[in-house]
Amino acid sequence: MKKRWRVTARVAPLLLLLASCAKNAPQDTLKPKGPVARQIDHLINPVFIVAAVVFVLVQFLAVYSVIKFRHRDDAPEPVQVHGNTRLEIAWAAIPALILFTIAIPTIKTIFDLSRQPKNAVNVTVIGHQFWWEMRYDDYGISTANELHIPTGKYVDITLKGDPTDVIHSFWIPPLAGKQDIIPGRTSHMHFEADEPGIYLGQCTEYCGLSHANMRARAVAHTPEEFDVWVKNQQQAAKAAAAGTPAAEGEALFTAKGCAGCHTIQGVSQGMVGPNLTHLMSRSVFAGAMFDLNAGNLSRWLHDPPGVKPGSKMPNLGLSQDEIAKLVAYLQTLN
Ligand code: HEC
Ligand SMILES: [Cu+2]
Repeated sequence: MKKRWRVTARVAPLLLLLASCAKNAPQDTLKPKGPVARQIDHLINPVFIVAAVVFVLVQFLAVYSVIKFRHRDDAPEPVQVHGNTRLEIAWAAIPALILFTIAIPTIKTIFDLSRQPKNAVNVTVIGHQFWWEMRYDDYGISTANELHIPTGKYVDITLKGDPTDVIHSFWIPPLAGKQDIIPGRTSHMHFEADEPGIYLGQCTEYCGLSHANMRARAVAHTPEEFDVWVKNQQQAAKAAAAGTPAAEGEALFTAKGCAGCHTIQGVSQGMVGPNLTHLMSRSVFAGAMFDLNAGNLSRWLHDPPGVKPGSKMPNLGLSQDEIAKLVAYLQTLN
């Protein structure tokens, strides 16, 4: 029995270590994919080395002392060094020196990162329970959960907290550090992506039942593709062809009260939920929790808080037939 415990005590930490070996870890902060994340990574590495040396040294001294000075019946009391001036000065001065050395690159990085970039694409990101609103006021467009950005250009993000909401924190690990979103306040961050691609992120401040479902993603395009994306987002929604299930869905959109909460440019001006004008141009929805397809949309409309606990979109008690028509309509919103 005793032996088994000893084996467990040795194997358990090793197993824990394996957790750091994931091959596909899209939210790995240690694999920077842009200049801001890289700058932070360049700070993490030296600080980590210093911390690791201190850790090993302190642990070694602690374990050494515990063994060397352990109680023995026949041993005399060890030499008492309490109040030794030279030792006291040494262990106050050495940590102070280490902290000072770490402070120099840290402060430099903080100042570098807070410098506002020039010629940036401006985006306002608003944190809601439990989804992200992304507004591009310069282009007059609004989307949700997917932050579309061009490569090779800084994105200057204004983070705004809805005064009636709770604290959230915006984090796309491969591109930048975390930044809190405080109700009623505005903060800033900026970053740039080296390559086109999808960079996964996450709300990183506990905000309620669906905090874990409040994901986000940055979608980086080449500058040409980004322009195409912007042009498409600026179009108003086309009316559904008369006589189709989609047209019936469009009528239901107003009749069932969807219009009061959602904007569809040319149809409605609701401001409570995400702008749906170009819903189908996204690949995920509801806080980037679900892949965007007809099956997931009908599951969503059937009972939003049922599939996403705490969601602020209510269960509207829609029939299967109404859901089918609404989904047919939503699918025209590209
Ligand atoms: C009381 C306001 C309200 C009403 C009414 C409402 N919604 Fe929503 N809707 C929301 C909110 C808030 C969200 C975001 C929920 C989340 O992600 O947790 C949302 C999310 C959505 C989404 C996902 C959008 C995305 O990109 O994440 C779709 C699609 C949607 N609603 C369609 C509808 C339809 C269709 C109706 C009418 C049958 C409707 N909504 C009625 C508030 C509302
Ligand atoms: Cu959260």
